[in-house]
Amino acid sequence: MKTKKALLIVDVQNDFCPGGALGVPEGDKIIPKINKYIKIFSKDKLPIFATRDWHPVRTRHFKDFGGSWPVHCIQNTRGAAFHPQLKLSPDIILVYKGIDPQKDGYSAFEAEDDRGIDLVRLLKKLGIKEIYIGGLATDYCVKFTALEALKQGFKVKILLDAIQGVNLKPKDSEEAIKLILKKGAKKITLKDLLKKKG
Ligand code: VGL
Ligand code: ZN
Repeated sequence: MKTKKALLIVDVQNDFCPGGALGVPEGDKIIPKINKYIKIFSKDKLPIFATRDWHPVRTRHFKDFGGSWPVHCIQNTRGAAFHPQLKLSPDIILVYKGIDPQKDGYSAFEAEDDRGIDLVRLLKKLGIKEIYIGGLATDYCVKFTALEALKQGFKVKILLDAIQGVNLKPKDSEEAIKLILKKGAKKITLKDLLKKKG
């Protein structure tokens, strides 16, 4: 049997796009690519997950409370909404991360759905063995999500044309990708994927 795949779209939210509270430079440029991946996975009837960074007003993640970041992605605000250009199909499974006020919650493996079921359980229930990961930001959530996925025994494909980084230090994203690949993930682009499908 073919390995069952899922697409995991990480944090494509207003606050992580230009103009947002924690805008990733050119973060919105990846959205048309992500929409294409969504179309392919939808057509193949493969599950698609989308995470949202979903913080309470007070969290140790924010500078004001000892963390690293300006206030962003507060639950139920416009900043936490998906970017309007993202074309989510109705069957997408939504998971929320960064809810715990004591933790940064970078990894999507700390995310859960609206019934409190965590990502690993959702993936296992669907028999997923391989995860295609894209979204924001390469050097934080994408990185920690990919590393955790590998640790949990999933195969990982990193969508090189559908990720973008914060780069607090200029090489952060480059180094994140290197590390993910070193730990066993494979890279892929839309072109590769379409070629493979023939
Ligand atoms: C993230 C910075 C702050 C991320 C979340 O999900 O990549 N980055 N909060
Ligand atoms: Zn955050």
